[in-house]
Amino acid sequence: MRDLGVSQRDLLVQAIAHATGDMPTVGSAVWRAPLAQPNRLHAALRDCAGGRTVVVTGTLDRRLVLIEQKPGGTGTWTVADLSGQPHDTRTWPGWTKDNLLIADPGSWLSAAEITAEGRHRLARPRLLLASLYHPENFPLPRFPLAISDLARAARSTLLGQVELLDMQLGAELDDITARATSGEIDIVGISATFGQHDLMTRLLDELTAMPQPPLLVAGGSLTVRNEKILLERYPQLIIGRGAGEPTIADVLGHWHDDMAVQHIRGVGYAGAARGEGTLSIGPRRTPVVANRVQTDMWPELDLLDRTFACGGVAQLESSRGCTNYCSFCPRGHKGQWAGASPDALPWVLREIGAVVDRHPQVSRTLYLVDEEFIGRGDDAVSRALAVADTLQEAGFAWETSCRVDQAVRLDLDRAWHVERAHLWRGLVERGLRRCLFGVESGVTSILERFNKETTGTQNALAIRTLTALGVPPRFTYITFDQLMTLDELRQTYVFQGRTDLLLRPQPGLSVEEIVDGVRDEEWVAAHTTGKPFYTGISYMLVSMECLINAAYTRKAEAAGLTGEADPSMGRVQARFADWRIGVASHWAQLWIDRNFALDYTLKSLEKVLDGEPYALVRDLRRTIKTAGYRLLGGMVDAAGTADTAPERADELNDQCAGLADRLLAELRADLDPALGPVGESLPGRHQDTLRREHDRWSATDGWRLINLADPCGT
Ligand code: B12
Ligand code: SF4
Repeated sequence: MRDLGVSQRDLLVQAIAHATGDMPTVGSAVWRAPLAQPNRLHAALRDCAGGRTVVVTGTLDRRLVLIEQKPGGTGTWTVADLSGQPHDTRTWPGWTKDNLLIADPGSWLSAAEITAEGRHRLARPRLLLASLYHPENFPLPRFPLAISDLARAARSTLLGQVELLDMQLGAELDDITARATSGEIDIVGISATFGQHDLMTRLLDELTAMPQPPLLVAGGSLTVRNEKILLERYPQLIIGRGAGEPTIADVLGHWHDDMAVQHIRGVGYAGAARGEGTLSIGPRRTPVVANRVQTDMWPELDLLDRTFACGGVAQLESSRGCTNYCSFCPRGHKGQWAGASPDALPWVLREIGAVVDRHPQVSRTLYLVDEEFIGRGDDAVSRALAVADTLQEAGFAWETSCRVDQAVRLDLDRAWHVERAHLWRGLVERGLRRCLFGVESGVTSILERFNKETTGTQNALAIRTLTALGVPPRFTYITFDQLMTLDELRQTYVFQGRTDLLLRPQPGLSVEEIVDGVRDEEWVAAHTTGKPFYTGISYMLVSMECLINAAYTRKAEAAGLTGEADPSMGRVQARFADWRIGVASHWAQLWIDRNFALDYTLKSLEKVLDGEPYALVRDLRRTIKTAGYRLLGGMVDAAGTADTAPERADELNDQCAGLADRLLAELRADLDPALGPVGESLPGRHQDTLRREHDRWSATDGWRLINLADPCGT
């Protein structure tokens, strides 16, 4: 349980005394109630408020407590800002102007008159935010940022009450349904990402069957891909089409009839009247708020404690959106790059740190899930360093993602590269534990098709530079794409096997020596690790996902390669222009799926481990990768010698099957004995997770597609 900072607890106790005339008793839960969990704080306050109505609202940094001074009365309230800042420094939402009259706005603690309308607005709507999840797919949880960000935006309106349920953290779909249909919920906000469409429709089927369903809003990466399908099936649904903070704030106002649906920011809707369910006047859209306008991207932390208790990891964003438009990455939803101002970071990190402190077994590492950590603009370098400084000062190691053109640009001069090399070294010195780079290919013709705005040479130089600078990298790579030629696949295989890319970190050399060295083959030969590039690829052998509305998908469509939409993954099924590559891609996917859960478990363990156990787990993942690379090589050879007539596809298929069977048997022989010592070096519950996943992996028979991949590599 979170211990309130002394001053904040003092403020809380003073507020109680101000309202009730009494201090809470020694045993009162108020002394221990976690400020980060307003619903528990509310329960604790109610217990000691002697029948008075209590409201806990506002965001974590400006939590607002309101307590009636006389039970059951309609008169005066005590209003306390637990940040200790005077009430008149708050940006009060418009509705409070005539409904919440603070007697002493210059203080953090004041009496106030609240109108009946004001009391109604503080109490309603009751918003349930729910995150969907398939535990069998991703065994270890991540802090649910999306609904936590939405909770902050909702609480900043001071309207109603917010509760959160996340299926990663023990809630079942039935629990969400039960709560949403309990009659105690006015709005249900559902967040869904890839693979969760089935859960979404099961939940919405139940909710829309209610005689008077709550107001229903859905958002998240997958939901946006499936906007059309969802609106056709559930015409009363409101879809959040971008960052959901302004949307959810508006939805709360909409519930109070402050605004019509067509004024809610960033939504798609079919136009059915609320409660009627079926009457549609056609799909409509309102503009999404740009990332540069929506710079408050901080979460409420209600679920952080539980995330750690469930063995999960902390996540945060320091920027939103991206500087590029890769053809396979639809941008409408995540938008263009904008950075949060580092000013707000210290308090968020302090709060996160306070929760981490209660879980000594958790590695103090923060995952910045930015799409592009550095971004653009004249202050990009200083901003990135400021963010890193703040993270380090708060005692966190951290990981993030970035484009390779933040390290190497073929159009820019040596001075730029030297400055960037300093930046990267500076970031590592400030606790950057790992950074993911979406290389996606080493073959320039493929990169052009992907609109990556990078080249093979640039990628090679960037990989060398970053590794020599000691940036612990992870690379993502799309091995197969529907429009590729066999020659491109061969070049891909060669690039992934290159041993002149992953260099040894050179802490003793100046950044100038490194910038020059990586361009000199002799220097490279003297400084390489000798390890093939694929050992640095996060997930090998992945194929292009033709996401709905992506430019690449349109190219594949134009080539006559696309088929049915697959709402579960927000993608369109697509064939390969060269059927031989299609067969190889199919077997690569079977290979990934067979090994996914075990590899994902190892990857997740890497995130929560340090030292020797971390190194052991990395070794295991390397063994899995080598087997994958051998499979790729074998398939490229087989495809090259295959009869090109499509009716001979079965022969190539059988060859790939034989190869995969053989390599899997060898992988088992390598992993089974190695997993024992790794397991022993792990803390108990991680041991159990690993044993469970290893048993499951060993017991699996046959090759099956399970629709899983993770080239976003996070
Ligand atoms: C963590 C993560 C994962 C994890 C998810 C695990 C988990 N338990 O959650 C893993 C690693 C498994 C993963 C996998 C994939 N991912 Co991923 N992932 C991410 C990542 C890095 C962070 C997600 C996050 O927390 N974001 C922060 C929150 C705040 O953003 P958000 O979820 O989008 O929520 C906001 C809005 O969507 C909206 N919203 C969300 N829910 C709701 C609900 C309501 C009611 C409303 C109104 C609004 C709303 O408001 C939120 C706040 O602004 C994002 C990158 C990113 N920065 O978003 C990529 C990202 C979402 N992934 C992406 C992709 C493509 C994938 C894969 C499909 C890759 C692949 N081809 O295989 C796979 C899917 C695999 C599978 N089988 O499911 C893409 C999506 C591309 C796009 N433009 O749509 C992203 C954007 C990365 C990228 N740029 O390529 N991913
Ligand atoms: S794939 Fe990565 S680099 Fe490309 S647009 Fe998407 S987030 Fe940006």
